Amino acid sequence: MTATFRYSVGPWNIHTGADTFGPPVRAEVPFARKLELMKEIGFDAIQLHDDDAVPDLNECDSRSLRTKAKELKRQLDDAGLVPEFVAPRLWEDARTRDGAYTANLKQLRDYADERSKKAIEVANELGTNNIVLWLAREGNFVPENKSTTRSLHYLTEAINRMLEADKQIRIMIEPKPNEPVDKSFVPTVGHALALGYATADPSRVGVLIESAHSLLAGLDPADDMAFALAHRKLWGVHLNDQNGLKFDQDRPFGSVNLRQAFNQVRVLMESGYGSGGEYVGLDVKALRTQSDEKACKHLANSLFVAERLADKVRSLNAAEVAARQEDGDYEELDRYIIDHLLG
Ligand code: XLS
Ligand code: MG
Repeated sequence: MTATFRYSVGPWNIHTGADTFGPPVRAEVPFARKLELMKEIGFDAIQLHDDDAVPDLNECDSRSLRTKAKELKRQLDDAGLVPEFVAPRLWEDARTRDGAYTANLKQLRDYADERSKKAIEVANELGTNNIVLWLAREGNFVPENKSTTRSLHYLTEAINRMLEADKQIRIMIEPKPNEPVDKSFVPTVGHALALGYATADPSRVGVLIESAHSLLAGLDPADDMAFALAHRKLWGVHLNDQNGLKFDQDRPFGSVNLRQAFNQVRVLMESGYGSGGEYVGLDVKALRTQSDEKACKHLANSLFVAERLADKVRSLNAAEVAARQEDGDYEELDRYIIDHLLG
């Protein structure tokens, strides 16, 4: 278990501090500067929404979109960052207010298809086969406003069309139980895996698990990761933390529950996560209180904690754990783990 992780992060993780209740409190960091900061802090790869890559994507025809994506690829090469995935941002445009793939109106679902194909084109030019689908608005506000069964068919068909449009791409479904919707159609890793198995090519559909999203579903992120790993479907993670069942906080990794964080690192390392080229991604937000100069500490701190916990996994006495599993003295096992983490 000596594997060292390679880390990724998205440009949205360096941000102005705006939230639902207040406007920006920090200056926008130019994209080129974000790339430098990411590299300096220790990231190897960048996560991108389609419009992080090509901001005016909706207005671009295929040719200009590809030219712009090519320019970005050069910029990333120069910065020494690999693109990990492209995710169609299907929750900001007015046309996605009723969901994207599951919108009740056909012309809105057509927009979602068109936008997904653009995300695939961006991915092609950047040289990544990974498409992440966070199904932000695919859910209900009023229990009767959509048929859940029909919505699941819409989602399956939309993924099938993407798989058909490009024979190389792999889809990573990122489940989340709520927010911005009240109840998501794909709330947990189990739902995401089941959706993947229902598609035309399950071998090209996996999952990306975000710690906070598991916690919001009342589940343990390490168990969720282990479940997907057992299916060989964990193709991405978004490490972060979350204090209880409230809005998605995107707290730095390990900042709320160190033992849960330790167990996430442990299951990843025990399974050899990363050996197939997978990145350990972060999805964390800086506190609104941070000054402009100190607005990247949440990134550095998350990497620091992940690396410290990786050391704790390496120095874990496996024989001790195995002996307690054997003799059933789980109180002693509990004490040993806590002592190990404190030590
Ligand atoms: C939001 C999601 C988003 C995805 C990528 O909660 O985590 O950031 O990771 O679209
Ligand atoms: Mg995420």
